[in-house]
Amino acid sequence: MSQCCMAGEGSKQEGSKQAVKQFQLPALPYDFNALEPTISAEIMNLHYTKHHQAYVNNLNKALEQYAEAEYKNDLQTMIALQSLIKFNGGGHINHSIFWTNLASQKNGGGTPPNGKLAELINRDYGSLDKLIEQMSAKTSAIQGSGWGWLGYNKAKGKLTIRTCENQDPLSTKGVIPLLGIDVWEHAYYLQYKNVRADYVKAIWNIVNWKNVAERFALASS
Ligand code: MN3
Repeated sequence: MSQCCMAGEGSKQEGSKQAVKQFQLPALPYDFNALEPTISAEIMNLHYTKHHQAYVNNLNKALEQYAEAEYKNDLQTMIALQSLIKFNGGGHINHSIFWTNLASQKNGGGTPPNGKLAELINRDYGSLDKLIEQMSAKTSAIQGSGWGWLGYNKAKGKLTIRTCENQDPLSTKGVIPLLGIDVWEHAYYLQYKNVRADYVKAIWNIVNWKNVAERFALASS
């Protein structure tokens, strides 16, 4: 699995200030057209090269400004930057997970999980179909922009379906993210127009359950 969201190369040193970590757009694990017809190449291209890249750029800019403010002991500016860091950092975290949560059907997209994850889905939801039904309903009903998630509540040892507003990462709810569905309009509008429910219904055809199971294994170990 790719290392999500670790700061990469490109740290730099300015004077005596602390080095500012530069986050980078992770490689997309498939071509832009790999998820067609569920998600068009045009959407994938824009979503990855424009939207995700913008979160990365704006995160790096905000972190640089934060380091500057910290260097100057400018607490008011540091506090003012926190929402920008949360929004753009959350966007970077969420999309980095999202790309790996999907796969073309010839690479296993839509193939149901087996093993421990399948057992827990059956225990907590009755069946995969019932999980899909519940998560689709909650995700489609999000007001405005946000994400639907299947997460793992480690304290309770249970799977949980949650929704997040804007780009709030699931970690803000104390839950480990396993599978995210981006329901910002930029994720589907060019293809599905206003019918978000059709996009959410279709995306299950390309869910990479192998990736979800790997995330579950890490989360539950
Ligand atoms: Mn998005």
